[in-house]
Amino acid sequence: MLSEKMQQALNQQINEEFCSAFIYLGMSAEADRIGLPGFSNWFRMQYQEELSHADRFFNYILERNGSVELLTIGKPELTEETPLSLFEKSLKHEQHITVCISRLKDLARSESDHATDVFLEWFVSEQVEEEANAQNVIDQLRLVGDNANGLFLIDRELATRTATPAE
Ligand code: OFO
Repeated sequence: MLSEKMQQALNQQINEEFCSAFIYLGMSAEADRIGLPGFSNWFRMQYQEELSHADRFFNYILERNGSVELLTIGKPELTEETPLSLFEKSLKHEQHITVCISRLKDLARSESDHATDVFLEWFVSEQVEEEANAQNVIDQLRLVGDNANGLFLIDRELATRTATPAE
């Protein structure tokens, strides 16, 4: 059985994941506005992955016979973004989520909640990948600078991304 504190923290994480999804959906719209369909696709796929992260926490709470509480999702702060600023925001956001997951893990350990500790392992690895994905695109964007051909090539590459939802 989940402790009250653990349950509350996991519910908070469901909210974080939905907020992530909402941010990426906003980024997808913003990229489309700029005229970069590949970037827009990449963020849209990320949106779907975030929904699957929320699902994973949701299912876990129910599996442990806990109570799910759905919290308010705020408006994403996105205005006049550039391809680089979008990915910089993405990286910053993922670093925030990494801290959230680490705090959850610390809590599970302090409560000797081994099941939750193991459950969170997947997210620890996922965060390494998510931060690396954003950093890779930032590196490419910095490399091409103002070169339109370079941006076009990155956009073509990002157009090929498909979603790999968490199981
Ligand atoms: Fe972006 O990994 Fe979930 O939030």
